[in-house]
Order: sequence, then C-alpha cells, then structure tokens
Amino acid sequence: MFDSLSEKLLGSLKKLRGQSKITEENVQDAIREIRMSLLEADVNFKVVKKFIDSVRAKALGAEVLNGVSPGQQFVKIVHEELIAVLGGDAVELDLKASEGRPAVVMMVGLQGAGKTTTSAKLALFIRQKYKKKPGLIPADVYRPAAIDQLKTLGTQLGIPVFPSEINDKPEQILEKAYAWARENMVEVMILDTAGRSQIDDQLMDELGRLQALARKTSEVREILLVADAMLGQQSVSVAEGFHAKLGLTGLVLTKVDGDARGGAALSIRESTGIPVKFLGVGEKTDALEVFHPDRLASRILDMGDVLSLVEKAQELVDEKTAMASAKKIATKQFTVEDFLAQLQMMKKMGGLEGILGMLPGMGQAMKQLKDQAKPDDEMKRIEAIIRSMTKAERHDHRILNGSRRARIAKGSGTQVSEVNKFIKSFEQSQKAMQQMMKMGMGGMGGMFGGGKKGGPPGGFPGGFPGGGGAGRGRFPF
Ligand SMILES: Nc1nc2c(ncn2[C@@H]2O[C@H](COP(=O)(O)OP(=O)(O)O)[C@@H](O)[C@H]2O)c(=O)[nH]1
Ligand SMILES: [Mg+2]
Repeated sequence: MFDSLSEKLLGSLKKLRGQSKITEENVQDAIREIRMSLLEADVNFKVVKKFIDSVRAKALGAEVLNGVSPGQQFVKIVHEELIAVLGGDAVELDLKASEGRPAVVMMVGLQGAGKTTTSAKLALFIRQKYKKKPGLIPADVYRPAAIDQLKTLGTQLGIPVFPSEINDKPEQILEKAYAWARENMVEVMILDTAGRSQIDDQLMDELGRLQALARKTSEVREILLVADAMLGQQSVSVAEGFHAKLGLTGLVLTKVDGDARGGAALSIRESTGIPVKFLGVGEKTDALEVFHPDRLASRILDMGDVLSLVEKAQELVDEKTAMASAKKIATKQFTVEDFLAQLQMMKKMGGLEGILGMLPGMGQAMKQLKDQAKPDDEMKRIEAIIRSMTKAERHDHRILNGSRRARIAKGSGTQVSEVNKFIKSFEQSQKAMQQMMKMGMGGMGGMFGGGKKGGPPGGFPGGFPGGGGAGRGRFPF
C-alpha cells in the first residue's frame, strides 16, 4: 500500500537529508518532487496544493533545532503535514446505546465497494474490541445473493444474522429487526444496505427513509461510507454525494491492499472533512485495520530514525522549560530540583547512550563512554539521591549538613561519600552552566561540548539543556 508514493517521497527527501546545508534551490527541488509524487499517487490537486503550501510555510518559519540537520527537520515537517492531511488523530466508533435501544451502524456505498464484506469484518471487530454483541441485518433485498452472502459470513463468525426475506421492503426489515435484536440481546445492529453502480436519487431516497426510520427506534450512531480505494480521488465526489444526503460519520476505505497509490486516503479527509475510520486490507474477515493517521504517515515516510531524533530535540528545547532554567541560571537560582528535571528529560531521551546512539557517527564516542563508567547507572544513582532529599534541601543544597547527608545516603541506598560527590558535581555543574550562559552556548551544544572541561566528574554530563536561544538558525529559504 502506498508503495510508489512512499518510494518517491523517500527518494526526494533522502537527497535533502544527506545535505548538511540546505539551499533554497534544493528545497525547491524537493518540494517539486513531492508535488509530483502526490499527483502521481492520484491525490486531489487541491489537496496537493494545500499540502505543499503548508509544508513550504512551515519550513520557512521553522527554527532549526540544535542537534539535527535542516534536512532532517524538513523530513519531520513533511511527516507532520502528512498526518494532518490524513486526519490527525484516529477516530473511534461511537456505539453508545441508550436503554433498550440498540446502536445502529449503517453501511452505505456503491455496489461492489465492499459493504457486505466490511459489515462482517466490523461485526467481528466490535465483538473483539468493544466487547459488544453485534447483529447483522441484510437490507440489500434486490439481490438474493447479497442476503446469503451475509448469512454465510455471519455463520462463519458465529454472529447472528437477521433472517431478512427477499420480498420484504428494507423498512419492514428494519422494524422486524428491532424485535429480533432485543430478543437476541444484540447491542449493535449493523445494517448492510443496497448499492448502485453510481449515486442515484432512488437509492439515496431509500437510504434516507431507512435512516429516518432507524432514528425513530434506535440510536443511529454511525453512517459509514464504504469506498473502494482503487477509485483514487474519484472517491471524493462519491463521498460528497452520500454525505450531502445522509450526513456520514466516517469512511471505510476498502481494497487498500490492491491500491499502491493511496490517492483516496490522502484526498478524502482533507476534501470532505469526513474521517477515515477503517481500512479494508484483504478479503478475509479479519482484514480490517483501524485507521491511524500517524502510523500511516510513518509507514509512507519510512524514516523512523530521523523522526524520533527530531522529536526528541524538540522536546528538549521546549521553550518554556528552556526559558525558565535560563532565567534561573542567570540569577544563580539553579537548584537541585531543576537538576532533577533535566535528569528526567535526559531519561526520556533514552539516557546518554540512547541520545548518542541516535546520532550518526557517534559509535566511537559510545565505545569510549562504555570503557569509562556506565553513565546511565550513574544517572540512576543520582536520581535516587535527589529523591531522598527534602523540598527545602532541593531548593537550597547549602543547608546539607553532615546529618542530612547521612540521612540521604541511607534513604537512597548510597554511601555518604557518594552524596558528597554528587553535591560537589552539582555545584560544578551549576558553575559550568552559568559559564555557558555567559558564553552564549545552550541546548545540545552544552551537552556535548560543555562536559569536557566544565562538567562534573563521574562521566555525568553537566550542562545539560541550558537556555535555548543561541545556536539556532532558520531555514535559508
Ligand atoms: N482485496 C480486497 N477485496 C475486498 C476488500 N473488501 C471487499 N473485497 C472484495 O470486493 C468484492 C465486493 O465486496 P462486497 O462486500 O460484496 O461489496 P458490496 O457490493 O459493497 O456489498 C468481494 O469480492 C470482496 O471479497 C478488501 O479490503 N480487499
Ligand atoms: Mg453487498
């Protein structure tokens, strides 16, 4: 799925990624290639335009983070925009039912889109994930085979299927199905409706009547359009047609397994505002996936290493934290408490080894570190010491007299000598940070460079996050 798009996007981004410097020219090239890839993937041209415009605007406005190359950051921007186009967060099904009224999920769509198959898949999913009892209601009475098809699937899965009869009107079926649902303690009724080869008034009227009727007696929670992904951006007009008449709550894109382009998935949400909720990825009844925009974007842009590196760098220079600690350092108020906060941040990044491991060419430094002490063990010990300190002690370490130090050592399972060592380290690191602030070094630069002379002994990197201001540039375009 999305194979060709993925390949092309990666191709254009990889060229950029290798560059240590980004020029206006090579970004223009990359943007042009991204536009081409999207159009070739059959993404709606309006969506492509919007996508490109916001990638460009974001790249222009972005400040380059320390520790990542502008190329890497550009990849991240494209990734974020992909998630936005795909709809942001995954959207859950709404299956709430009020007393005695089952929830109804109505499946609509063109003929052959996969309504019947998806009805069965969804019933299985609802039983497994929501622990609710589903019931299948065949309402496609024009084709006898359609009723049998659903019955067969239901029997296979052990899911009750309402015994619709061919001569019944859909409305009659619905009425009888209620009584049946209550008798059988069905909590979610999945209504498999008829389709046509294209949108026509007669079908829309029938679906509209069905919807109105269903509303009278039960909770019509979801009206899902089942659309064939192979339609590409054509699915946009189909979705608009159904949405205008019925008010869709979501979409299921089927046959995604056979669609290498991905145009529908990328066009529909942005064009219609209707969330894609599921992907059909095969003919079998378990071939249904919840649609996760972020996961899909990562699948399309297979650059997990770059993305997590940029994310972590972003976390680090969280503006507020940076500003607050910069201010504190400047006024000599940097406390043990702040130190602990920085330790936490570092832990989030996977410890020192984790951080180094993510940077290209740091293998040598890692080896050296390992030969010395185990920095992450040291971090754990320091954390234990700080956690055994009282609030007052963390606020002003100068009150730590002999008996306090002994108590802390006991509480943290360390020796008094280790507590002493930490306090000394802390004082040194406090000084180092102040120096760095004066010199205008901050962020990651401080972490890697500052440790050498100003950092405390024991391999613990002293001037960790520091202030954010210095060393940041802009994309040069
Ligand atoms: N490969 C693949 N085939 C699917 C998928 N969903 C449905 N189909 C097939 O598409 C055809 C039409 O499906 P059906 O459920 O009868 O469509 P309906 O007319 O909308 O009810 C059947 O052969 C299904 O097996 C899917 O996600 N992937
Ligand atoms: Mg069908």
